[in-house]
Amino acid sequence: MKLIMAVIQDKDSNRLSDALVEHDFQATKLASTGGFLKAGNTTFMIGVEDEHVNEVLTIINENCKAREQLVAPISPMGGNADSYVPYPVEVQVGGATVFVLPVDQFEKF
Ligand code: 2BA
Repeated sequence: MKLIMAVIQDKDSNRLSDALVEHDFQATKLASTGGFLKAGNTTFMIGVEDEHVNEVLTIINENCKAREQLVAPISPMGGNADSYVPYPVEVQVGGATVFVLPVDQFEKF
């Protein structure tokens, strides 16, 4: 068994939930925050048998879009102003950042 952890954008969260339910996969959604943008995102925990991992990855891939996002600059209070960029910078935020972890034991009580 594997635990798939997928960090995705909030905008794709409902669509991905619906697609997973439609394909009979169970998932837990966690509210998370990106370390770089410090903006909310959603982390899915999906426990699946090994033979279903690729199917779940395909569902994630099909339902999560990469988008450009503007990062507002933070002024360097008393710091080094040399690297300060005074205008918003566009970064591409992925579709999904996915980790596939081995599960030693799985119980439901
Ligand atoms: P954030 O950390 O808020 O990052 C948002 C986007 O900003 C990233 O998109 C990337 O394009 C850019 N970015 C991140 N760190 C950067 C840096 N040091 N310099 C320049 N640009 C940077 P993604 O790579 O698609 O990541 C989307 C979200 O997935 C991340 O949100 C974070 O919550 C999670 N994530 C990505 N890589 C991860 C990792 N190795 N471990 C844990 N979480 C990760």
